[in-house]
Amino acid sequence: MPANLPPEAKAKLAKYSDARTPEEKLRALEEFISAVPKHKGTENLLLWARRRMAELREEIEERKRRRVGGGPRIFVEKQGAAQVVILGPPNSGKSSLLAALTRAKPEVAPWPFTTQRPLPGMLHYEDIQFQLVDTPPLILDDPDNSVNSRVLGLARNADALLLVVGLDEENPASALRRLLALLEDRGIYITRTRGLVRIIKSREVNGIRVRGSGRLVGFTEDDLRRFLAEYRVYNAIVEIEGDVTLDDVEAALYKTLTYKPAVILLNKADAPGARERAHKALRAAPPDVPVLAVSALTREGLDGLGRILFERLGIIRVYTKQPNKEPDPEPLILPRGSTVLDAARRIHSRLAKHFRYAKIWGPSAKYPGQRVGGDHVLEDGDIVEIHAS
Ligand SMILES: Nc1nc2c(ncn2[C@@H]2O[C@H](COP(=O)(O)OP(=O)(O)OP(=O)(O)O)[C@@H](O)[C@H]2O)c(=O)[nH]1
Ligand SMILES: [Mg+2]
Repeated sequence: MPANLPPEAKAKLAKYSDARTPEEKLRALEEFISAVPKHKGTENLLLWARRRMAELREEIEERKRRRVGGGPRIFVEKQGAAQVVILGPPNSGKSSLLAALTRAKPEVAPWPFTTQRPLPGMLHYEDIQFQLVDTPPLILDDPDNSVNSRVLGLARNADALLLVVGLDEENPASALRRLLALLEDRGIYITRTRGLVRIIKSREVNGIRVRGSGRLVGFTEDDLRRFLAEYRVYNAIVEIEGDVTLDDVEAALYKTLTYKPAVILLNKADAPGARERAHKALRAAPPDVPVLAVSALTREGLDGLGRILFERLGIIRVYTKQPNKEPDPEPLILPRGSTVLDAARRIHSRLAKHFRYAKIWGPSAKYPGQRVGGDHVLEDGDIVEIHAS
């Protein structure tokens, strides 16, 4: 149910989303909270605002710390074909999984809160590598914990997520449910069916333009226009995916909603009673997200992970070559559906600008060395020779 805010509160929210610095945002939120009437319908919004204020304060502090040098750094520079962040409650075996899948040597211990800072390692899959990042545990009983905010910040920046719960614990189904709720609450969605809205304010568009593959459920574009106008949003692109309700639009006004491909790992499949618990946990998972029962200890179930991540990420490998030479062994990593021109652009803007034609070999070629135009759609494993003027 939309919160039905008074115009003043809507104006403050608009001020918040236009603010540039964390300090400005913090101030706007303070004003927003005092303008919001306190009742059932606004509970969630107020909860969000308070939480967001805590995050902003943390951000401001963090920046001060960094200015004086030192202090914990939470971001991990991306390497390889994709960055995959490992998330989960304490003691679920996140670090053990990193150790089993990569050459990294994280600290592993039979008690919770062992990992204090993120640690990367490289997972090999065929001729590419994914960067896995082990993280401090998420505290499911205390969603607003400041460590949670930082770990979720990492998740937001990642290309994909590995969600880990341990089958040795009493109720892994409940742990998984709470983990998914925590992500969803922070606007991190792991399923495409969930309505996803992104509102991109821009003076360059005239009015409200809806685009994307989703559909509006229970309201029309005119309703949307009126609704956004109440929040003083008049010129914007509204990107939609999945089934989008007006509530989703409202959420997108103040939260950044993102989709992250994910794989759920039910770890410690070797533990006593793991099988029954795995069945229950499976029912807590969204239907379109892969779930693997694995063991970091025995390595069971881990072999197929590279392939599954590759597929979930929706990426392809394209090998470029120069005329009369062997293809480059290191592939370009492109989103599925990319064209020859996208590949050219990735190599150099000039190559795309002066593009004439390309020759291709591999899965998308009708015959080896087929001559194609810039709009030819590439497939995983293609070899491309670009000819430009
Ligand atoms: N039986 C069994 N034990 C495991 C498995 N994976 C991890 N463990 C054990 O579970 C305990 C916790 O493992 P960690 O890898 O430190 O767990 P973590 O999730 O990184 O823990 P935090 O860093 O505290 O969040 C250790 O005693 C591991 O040996 C597994 O697949 N099977
Ligand atoms: Mg750990």
